[in-house]
Parts: sequence; C-alpha cells; structure tokens
Amino acid sequence: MDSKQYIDLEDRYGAHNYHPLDVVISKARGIWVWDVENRKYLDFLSSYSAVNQGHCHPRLIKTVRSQVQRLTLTSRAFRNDQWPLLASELCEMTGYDMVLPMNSGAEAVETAVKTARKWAYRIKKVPHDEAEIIVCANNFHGRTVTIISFSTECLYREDFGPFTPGFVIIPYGDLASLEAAINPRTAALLIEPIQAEAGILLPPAGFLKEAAGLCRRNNVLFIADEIQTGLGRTGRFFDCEYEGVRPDLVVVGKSLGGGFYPVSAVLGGKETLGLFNPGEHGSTFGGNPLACAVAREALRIIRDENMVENAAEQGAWFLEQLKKIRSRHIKEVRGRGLLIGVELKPEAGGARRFCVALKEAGLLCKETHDNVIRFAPPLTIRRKDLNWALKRIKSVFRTLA
Ligand code: IF1
Repeated sequence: MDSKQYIDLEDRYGAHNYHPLDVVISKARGIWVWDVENRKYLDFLSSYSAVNQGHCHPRLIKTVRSQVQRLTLTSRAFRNDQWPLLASELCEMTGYDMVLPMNSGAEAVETAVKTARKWAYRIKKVPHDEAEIIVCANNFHGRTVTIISFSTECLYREDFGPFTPGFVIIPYGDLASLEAAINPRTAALLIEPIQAEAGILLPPAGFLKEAAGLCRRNNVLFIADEIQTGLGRTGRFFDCEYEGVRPDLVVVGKSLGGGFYPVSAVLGGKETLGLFNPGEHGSTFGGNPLACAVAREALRIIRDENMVENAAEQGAWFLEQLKKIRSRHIKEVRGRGLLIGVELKPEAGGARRFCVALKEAGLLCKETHDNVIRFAPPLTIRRKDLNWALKRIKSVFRTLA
C-alpha cells in the first residue's frame, strides 16, 4: 500500500478527531522517521515531547524485549518487582518523598486535582466540596471532561458539558490576578511552566517564583504540570528549576515512557500524596511492571546521554539562529531549551502551510493555534542536524516569502 491508500483507510474508518499532516510514517530511529515510500524526515515534534530520547532507542528496545518475556501486568491488587524500583529511583532523582503512578498525562493531572482537593479538605480544612483550584487562561492539561472544564479553548469544550465546578481562571503570568483569586477555599494553583499548546508562551521572568511564594504564604499548593516541559525538554530536568521553584506536586508523563509506553506520575510530599488510603484512587495499568521497567530505563537514558544539558546547549544556539532569520512573516521566535515556537503574523496565511512546505523539505513540524510553528526535536539532536534543519527552515521562509 502507498501513503494515499493508508490515508484513505484512516479517513474512512478513523474518527476525525485530528487533522494530521499527510505523511504516513512506517519506521523511525533516533531523530529520523521514514514514510511508507521510504522518504526520510527529521522529527521536529517528538510526538509532542513524548520521544525526548529519540525514536526506538536501542536501550529501550532491549528493556522491553526482556521485560515482556517475564512480566507485563499484575494490577496493584498484588505487588511487582518494578514499581518499587521506579518509585524509589524517581524520588531519589527528584528529591520528592512519594509518587503515584498513572498512564496518560490527563490521568496524572486528574490525580493531582484529586490530591489537591483531598489535601484542602483534610489538612487546610476547606469546607467539603468548596475547594477551588486556580488555573491559567490558555492552559492545556489534557482532554478529560474535568480538565476541559477549566480550559478556555472553546474547541476543546464545545458539546462536552456539563462541566466540573471548582476552578478559577486567571490570566497566565498575572501575579495581581493570582493574589486576588486566592481565598480561604483555594486548594492549589495548577500551572504549566511554559504554555506549549497555547503557542510556547513563557510567563514573565520571575513570575513562577513570585507565584510559588504567594502560594506558600497563603497555604495554597503549587502544582506544576511538567508533562511537556519536564524531563529535560527546556534545558533543565524540570522547567521550574530555572526559577528555583520547587512545586508541592509535579505532574510528569510523555517521555517518562520513552516513546514506548504510556507512563505518567504525580510526585509530591508525604503531606499530600501521603493522604491517600487504599482503594481511594487507582488504575488498572498504573504502576504496571512493563511501564515501570520502561520508565526506569527512559530516565537512565536521559541522564546517561546528558540530554538535559544537550537541550540547553543546542536549544540556546538554535533559538539564536532562528531569531536571525529575516522574514516579513515572522512575528516572534521564542522558547527555552528545545521547546521553541515561531509565531507568524496573521497575514502570513497560517502556520499550516509552512508546516506542509517544511514537510516537503524533510522536516516534520506541527502548527499550534493557527499561527505558531512548534520546533521540538528529540533531545538527542546534534548541532549538525540542527544545521541541516536550519537550512531547510530558511529556504521555506524564502520560498513562501
Ligand atoms: C492532544 C501539546 C496538546 C500536555 C500537558 C497534560 C497533557 C498534555 C502540558 C495530557 C498533552 C498533547 C495531547 C495531544 C497533543 C499534545 C498537546 F500540548 F503537546 F501540544 F494537545 F496541547 N499536560 N499534550 O501537553 O497528556 O493525556 O495526552 O498524555 O490531546 O491533541 P496526555
């Protein structure tokens, strides 16, 4: 079968909840992917930062090969020999006391919401069912009904009500609004250190630190959703480290599974995650031995291959090179580490057509929010590959001038 036949099948039988680029990938290794016609592309999206380690990492292939021969699933009704090791290694690595394992990012965000509410009722003594969680406009935390209940994107909300109450929305990066929103019923602030889906939006310098201080002074939990920004993507293990912020709860996912398996988790202290009693929360696959074996190796690879440092070094250089591109279409180039966005002016005709042209040039990128092209290659990328990409990006901006 050729690409068109695959596309026709997908469009005939698959629900149209995405508008993918017309590239049918059949093979991948590292930063490269190949389509069914064996055309080669550089993956500049990394499956939305879920393959920070690069595609089909040999060490993860080895780990999966070994674990699947031995044990894949026990449920948490029994114990297994991988979850305790992931739990201890994750806590050792991050300095948190405890961790609760889930599968998708949204499930981990839901877990953080439940943890914050439980803490509010049990510890802060907020009257039951009155806890409030502050979130930011243009947030993206997943697709469950509760999570879209606090989304400000009508595309994600329309037709999916009624919604879950208990969320207060403030402008992203606005300290005065945060202060005004905090009240005795406030359980937590849930925030992305960088709003990736919103278009790679960074908060004003110092905002995260000030917000964390405000939360601490008002007995409000600071919850960082590092599902996209974490695990080295922005040049630190957690993006919050840039401002020396230590969240009360950190939500991780995506590359925790190394691109092989959905693995997510919430990290926190005994004063929060220690509140759960048996049976109060869970998941069939949460903490399964295969997921844990994969996550343990995925974390080791990030460390052993210095991916955090590479993201910082290569990202800083690449951002500077992109800023030098002279194009009447470019409004702003922004980002941190290897999470970069090129915002186009409205008159540029939308980022999609640039992504199509980039695909033809051999670069797979994705637009976000109409006018932003997101550049997020695997954290293994080297300078020569970024140069390869830069040449093509420049030529596309010249061609589409
Ligand atoms: C889609 C982008 C969207 C996330 C943050 C939680 C989740 C995500 C900060 C939920 C997931 C994915 C979801 C995917 C496209 C992608 C995405 F931000 F990465 F670009 F949508 F906004 N917190 N982001 O980024 O994790 O349940 O998906 O494992 O839904 O279209 P998940």
